[in-house]
Amino acid sequence: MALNDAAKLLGQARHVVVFTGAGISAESGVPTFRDALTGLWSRFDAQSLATPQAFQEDPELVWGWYEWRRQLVRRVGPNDGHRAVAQLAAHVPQLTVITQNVDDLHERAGSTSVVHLHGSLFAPRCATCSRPAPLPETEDQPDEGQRVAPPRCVHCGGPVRPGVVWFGEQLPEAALESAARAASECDVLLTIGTSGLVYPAAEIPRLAARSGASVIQVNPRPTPLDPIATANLVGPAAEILPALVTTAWG
Ligand code: BJW
Ligand code: ZN
Repeated sequence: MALNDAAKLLGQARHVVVFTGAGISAESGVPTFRDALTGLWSRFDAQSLATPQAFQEDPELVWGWYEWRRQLVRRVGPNDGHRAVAQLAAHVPQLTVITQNVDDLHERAGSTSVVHLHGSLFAPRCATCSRPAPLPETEDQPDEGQRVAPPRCVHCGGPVRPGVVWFGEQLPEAALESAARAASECDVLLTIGTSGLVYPAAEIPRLAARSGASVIQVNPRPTPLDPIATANLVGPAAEILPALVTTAWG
């Protein structure tokens, strides 16, 4: 199905869900996870960095890695893909933006009420008592792999951890519930820049399809979501999304 057909589906929709993954931020300079040469998991070991056990065993390594990524995100900006998603709010009667990303590039492009399924690089909390902790004031970026001691919680003295969802951890309940509700109620779900491999997030586009929504996929590569896509727009998000919005609404 071509861009024109996808634009028509979008133009007729009452409730659109946008479901994004790391690919939408790739053209801003934020690395994805699973792309063969450039993805984070091609250079770093997920089990040693993105699990609660990893933080317990080597908090300095994990905190330093997330500080490196947080500073990287601070230094880049949203791209035309994020901006096209923000523009959708002016065109469709109801829009829900759900992201697996821990960056803040949707918000910086102008999207509001973004549902963050995997947390945020900008919301650290205490690993012991779970209370929110302030962001470190430093603007220095650690080197890749540099160890940095995590701050201490002012309430209980426990180590502060990144406010992201690691493997084996539950997703924030309210975020998952509102994502599932929106997916089951929408008429069009746009899945953008995700490999669709990580659960339960990958259930969201599948739930929309089962509930009768049309699924439009934007991705330069094949994904396991191909079979449920009504329209498969093959290419980078920062090119395809502005073209889609222009085709739908001029
Ligand atoms: C472009 C582009 C361009 C490139 N334009 N596109 C069922 C089956 C098997 C396993 C499981 C299961 N259910 C649960 C599991 C275990 C696990 C899991 O899913 N594992 C699989 C990997 C096998 N899930 C969990 O552990 C989850 N928790 C859980 O299930 O808890 C249950 C529980 C119950 C009771 C008690 C306790 C627990 C938690 C998952 C958390 C995932 N966390 C991460 C890290 C977050 C923090 C951080 O950022 O460091 O989230 S992993 C990583 O993957 C990150 C991402 O959000 C997530 C998804 O990745 P995404 O966004 O799709 O990126 P990529 O790199 O995979 O894909 C990029 C795509 O972009 C590609 O397709 C490119 O082609 C494309 N692209 N350039 C458009 N320019
Ligand atoms: Zn604490």
